[in-house]
Amino acid sequence: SQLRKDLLDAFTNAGEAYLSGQVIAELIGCSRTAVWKHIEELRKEGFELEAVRRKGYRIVKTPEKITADELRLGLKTNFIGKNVHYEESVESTQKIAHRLAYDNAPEGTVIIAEEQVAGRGRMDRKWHSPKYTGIWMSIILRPNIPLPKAPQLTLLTAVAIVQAIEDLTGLLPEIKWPNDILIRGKKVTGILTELEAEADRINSIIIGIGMNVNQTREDFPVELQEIATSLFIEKGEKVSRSDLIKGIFRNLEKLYLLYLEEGFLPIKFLWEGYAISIGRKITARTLSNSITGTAKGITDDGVLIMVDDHGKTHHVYSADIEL
Ligand code: BTX
Repeated sequence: SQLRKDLLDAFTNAGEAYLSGQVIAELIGCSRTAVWKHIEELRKEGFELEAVRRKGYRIVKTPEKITADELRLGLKTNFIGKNVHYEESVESTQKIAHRLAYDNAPEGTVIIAEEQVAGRGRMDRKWHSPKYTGIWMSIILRPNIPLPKAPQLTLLTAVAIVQAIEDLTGLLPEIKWPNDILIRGKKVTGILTELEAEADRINSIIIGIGMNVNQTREDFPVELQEIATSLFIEKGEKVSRSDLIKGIFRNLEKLYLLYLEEGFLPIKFLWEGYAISIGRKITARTLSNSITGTAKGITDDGVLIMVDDHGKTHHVYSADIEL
């Protein structure tokens, strides 16, 4: 409800300070009884609130499960994540996002699920998305850009995610063009960018993010254990999924606004700082062929430039990269 949102915004703005029932009632425009009722509901959801006589309330712990309220608390964006659809179990958040985008959901709308039973990667591959351990979400954007520039959004998202992981865990992830985020060579996050477009006009871009957060090695199916990792495995301690989500929202909004204002160039520089494949010998596989050569960099549009063993330059728009 709007009252609940206002209440969480009030706690967000108060930071570490206590808020008295009276002050909250005035801030959000309701009775003190209504304030108590909402505080009780937050407790039932798993929030821990400290109550100090003559001072008031302060939130000291947020629930393990991601809740809409927890995402609201501390969120400092203007549009990304302001409208969140939260689901317990879905086939794929992409599917829901496509439907919402078609129904004119505002830019920045996000669908988050605790579990996906038919999570997907590129080219209809499967994405393993077990319950309560990862971040499985889709974000709707509506940039006014020509169709060929859409892949730039994948690179931009990768930068936002790497920065959020760095900020929260101190781990140093790397980006493998175009859409993999790796730690020590293993995949911790995948990004799937899909489009709704008519002729050459983009209606919406749906950015799917799958991040392994608190899985143990045994939580992965055997075939993924050698190629996948989680932040918990790398860091040795649990990481708050909602803090990560909020970090991603904040970075993504900042970079996206920069991108709309100044184009891809500033994003490209940031991206290159995290990229691993550049300057290395790689193989790029597409459905129809494969090229081996040295990755030279990306164009100003985000296309991969490779020089093969005969000195011929190739522009790679979409492929799987082997290092
Ligand atoms: P991709 O095609 O680059 O990678 C898919 C491949 O990654 C799989 O074939 C498998 O080898 C491996 N893989 C599967 N699950 C995992 C995992 N949990 N961790 C590491 N490796 C894995 C990458 O596609 C894009 C993934 C996007 C996922 C998000 S989740 C929210 C949204 N909804 C949805 O259905 N997809 C996106």
